[in-house]
Amino acid sequence: MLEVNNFINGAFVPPQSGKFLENIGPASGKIIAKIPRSDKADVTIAIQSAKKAFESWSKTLIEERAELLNEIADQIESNSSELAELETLDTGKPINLSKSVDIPRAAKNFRFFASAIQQFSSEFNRTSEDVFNYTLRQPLGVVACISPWNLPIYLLSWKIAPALAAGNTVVAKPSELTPLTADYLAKLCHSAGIPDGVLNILHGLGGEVGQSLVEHSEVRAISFTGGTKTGKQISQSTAGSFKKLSLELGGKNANIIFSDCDIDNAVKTSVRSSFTNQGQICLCGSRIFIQEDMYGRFKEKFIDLVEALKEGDPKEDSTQIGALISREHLKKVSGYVKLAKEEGGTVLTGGQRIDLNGYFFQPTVIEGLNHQCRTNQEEIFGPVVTLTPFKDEPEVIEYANSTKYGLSASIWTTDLNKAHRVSAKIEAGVIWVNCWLVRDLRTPFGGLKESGVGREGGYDSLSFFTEKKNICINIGP
Ligand code: TXE
Repeated sequence: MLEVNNFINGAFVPPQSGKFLENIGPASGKIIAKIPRSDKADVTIAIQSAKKAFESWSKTLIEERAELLNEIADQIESNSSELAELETLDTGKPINLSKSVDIPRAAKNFRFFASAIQQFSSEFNRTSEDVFNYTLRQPLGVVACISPWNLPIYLLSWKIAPALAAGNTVVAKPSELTPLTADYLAKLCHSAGIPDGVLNILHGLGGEVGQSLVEHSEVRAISFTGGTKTGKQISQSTAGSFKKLSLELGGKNANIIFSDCDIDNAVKTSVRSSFTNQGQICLCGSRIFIQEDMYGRFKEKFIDLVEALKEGDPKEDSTQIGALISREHLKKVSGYVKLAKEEGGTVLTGGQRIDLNGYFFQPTVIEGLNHQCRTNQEEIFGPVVTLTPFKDEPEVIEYANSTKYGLSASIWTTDLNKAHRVSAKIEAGVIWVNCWLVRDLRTPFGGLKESGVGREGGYDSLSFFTEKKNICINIGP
């Protein structure tokens, strides 16, 4: 069994209370680690250490910060096999996904912001012959980075890297369900030479250590990815203190298949956008809308490919569908399949638990539901998608925009005008045309409506983690 500790002021320490939680492996249902059940006392110490470290870290030359971030990226790359194994053990995701997506992306996040910060320049404005203005971008101080369990190191590093690059010090809280790669990352940062207190990582429950962290008066900004319900709670708890918030929340994304599309590409990518990471990615396209005259053909090809997906031990290289994150989540997902049937849906494939020890559930495709029913409105966040036919453009735009979410959408068509027209009308922060999850780290990422507030990525992340200050100088006689 692994033992995880908090990382505070450059040291690995147990929680003040001496209390620990059990961490369960989703593919076995067995305890794999003991992690700190941190609370307010640990938050206080971590914030003190981050606050002290801010004094010198914020004055460090940008080149030096960039050098450290690149060193962390090097360390992630040289330890990628071990990190991938830990990520798979902790999440139940197929090892191939950990190796090809999660770990390389964590290294890329550090490398990307090491480079971006060096191009993130100040603005200068000549107001008149005698007056000029310039804008300083200053780090905020201590910031909180709170990340979820679906892409543990990928999303944690997506927050930590820009925060540090911009000169802030960080107190991070990874999900209590997936602490292992965060702990390993702390060790790598330590051996890369990160100064004491610049990065602190606290483990424990969201409602305890997470809540204390967001409420702490020294925390100037919170970058959070997780459920909409938690996002609302963080908004409410911080409303009076005017902390900067970046909230990346849930989604119920539309995948729109027009009948003029390249059907084979649309089917192949839709299988990925439905079931990658067992559908536990906020960007998965869980509502597939298919134009009437292609519905039958699409359905047949789609089901064939879904049924060919290889389920099983996430440690096997050939596995495509691993375990869901927890027993509780498995219950939630299977509850939605039951609800879908009650709402009049027909399960075309899947719908059952997979007969293995851990929390496995079959890739599930359902048809025959109204776009307004709960199955089509609420975030399931699992391997469950619905197929719904549509007549024309106005109808599918209405369907797509009918939920309270607005994170992403995919559109499949060979008609360029239609692609632009529909993209502009869909209420979502990210639209993919004839592709899915192609990410350029320079581009803004985030959602509308209940999918969140703010944008991360490239200069948007660096803007979030800095405050602009205008300085106006009169050089006249
Ligand atoms: O997320 P939580 P949960 C969605 C998905 C899922 C649902 C709930 O639908 O079924 O959210 O998942 C910390 N103050 N997504 O319950 O609780 C928590 O410890 C401060 C979508 O696992 O939001 C963890 O580190 N922090 C999503 C993080 O918040 C708190 C990815 C996220 O956990 C806190 C994950 C509090 N009061 C789930 N309460 C996406 N957008 O990708 C919890 N936390």
